[in-house]
Amino acid sequence: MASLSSQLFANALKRIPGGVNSPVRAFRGLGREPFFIDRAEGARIWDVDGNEYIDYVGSWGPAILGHAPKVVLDAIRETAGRGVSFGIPNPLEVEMAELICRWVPSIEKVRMVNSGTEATMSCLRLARGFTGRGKIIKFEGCYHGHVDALLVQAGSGALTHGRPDSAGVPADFAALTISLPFNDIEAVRAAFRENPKSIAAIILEPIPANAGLYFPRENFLKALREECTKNGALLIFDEVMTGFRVARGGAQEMFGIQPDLTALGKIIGGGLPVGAFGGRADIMDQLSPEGPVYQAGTLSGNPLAMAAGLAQLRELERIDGWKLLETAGARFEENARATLHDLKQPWVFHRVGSMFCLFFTPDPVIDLASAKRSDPARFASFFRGCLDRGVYFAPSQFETGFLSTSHTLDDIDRTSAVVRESLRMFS
Ligand code: HOZ
Repeated sequence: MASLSSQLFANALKRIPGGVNSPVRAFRGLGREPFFIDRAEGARIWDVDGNEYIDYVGSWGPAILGHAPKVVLDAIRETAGRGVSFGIPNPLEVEMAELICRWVPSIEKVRMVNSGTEATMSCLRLARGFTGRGKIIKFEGCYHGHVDALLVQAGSGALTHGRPDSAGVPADFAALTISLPFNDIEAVRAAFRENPKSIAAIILEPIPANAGLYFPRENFLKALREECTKNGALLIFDEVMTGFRVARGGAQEMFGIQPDLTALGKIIGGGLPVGAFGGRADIMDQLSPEGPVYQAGTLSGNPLAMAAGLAQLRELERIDGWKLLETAGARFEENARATLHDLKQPWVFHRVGSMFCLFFTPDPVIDLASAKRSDPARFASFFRGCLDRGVYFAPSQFETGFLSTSHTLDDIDRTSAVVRESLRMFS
C-alpha cells in the first residue's frame, strides 16, 4: 500500500505542474518523492504518514525560532480577530518600518511587499528609475527570486533543475543583465569599463546561499561598494536569507558595508508571505506616489504578516537569538568536522552562524564553478541516508541548511550520529 504522501503526490502531479508549487520542493535527482507535511513544531516536522524529522530547512529560512513559536501564533490569532486584510494603512506597518530602519541603518525608508521576488524586482526597477540606466550586474549562482532579469545564471531551483537561464525570458531582457563570477572584482571593473554610464546597479547576495553556501573574499564587498560609488551605480544587497539571521542587521552589519538598497523577506514575515525593500531615502522617494517609479500591492503590509514578523523579530531580540544561533551553529560545525574527519572522500564544510552547507569536492568553494564540482551522486545518497534516519536537509546540493533557536544541543548531537551513519556508506 502506497504511503499517504505518495498518494497525495500522485494526485498533485495531475493538477499541479511537477506536483509542487515551487520547484525546490520536487526532490528531483535524489531518488525520492517529496513528502507532505502534516504539522511542524520547534525543530521538528511530521509528515502525513506520521514520520518525524529534525528539520534543517525551516521553511527555507523564515522559521528562525523554529516552527510555530507561541509568540508568533498568539500574534496571528490576536490580529486575525480584528480582520485579516484592509488594503488601507494599518498601524503595524509603521511599527515594522520603524523596526527595520532601526535595525538596518542603511535603510532610511522601506516598503513592504509579499515575497523576496517582489522585493528584488522592485529594487531593480527603482535602481533603473533612479539612475536612468538599463543594465544590471548580477553574479553567477546568486538567486534573487524568479524575476525575469535575474533568471540569468541563477542558483537555487533554477540551477538544481538545470535551467539557470529560464525559458520565457526574452533575449532582449537578458541582454540587460551582465552575469559575472562571484568574487571576481576584476570582472566587475571590466564590465564598468565596457559599459560606461549604462549600469544601474549591482545586485548580489552578500553571502551567496543559493548554489550551496560560500563567502565573499576579503574586501570583495568593499571593492564592490567603491566601484558602484565611482561609477554612479547602486549597490543592492539581497538579504532575503541573511537579513536578521547572520546578525540583527544582516550581512551588511557583519561586514560593515552600506548598500544603497536592500531586499528582505522570509524572517520578517514570521512564516507568512512577506518581502520588503528599502534603502536611502532619496532613492526610495522616487517611488510612487512621491516619485515616478510605480510599485504597488493589494496585500502589501498585510496585518497578519506584520504581526507575525514583529512578534518573531522582537522575540529574537528578547532571547538574544543571534547568540543562541551561534552557539548551536558552532556545535553543529564542531560535530560535522569531527564526523567528516575520517571520511575517505573529499569534502568542504561551510558555516556562518546558523547557515551551513556540505560539499563533496576536494577544492575550495568560492563561486558557482567551484560549487558545481561537488559530487551530485554523493550528495543524493547522503541526503537519502539522513532522510531515512529522520533528519531533513535541503533536497539539493545547491541550497543552504538553517538552524533555529529551537534546535537543542541534543538535536544537533543526534543529527551528528545520523550524519555519521549516512556517510558510512561511502567508506
Ligand atoms: N529562496 C529559497 C532558497 N533558495 C527557495 C524557495 C523556493 O524557491 O521555493
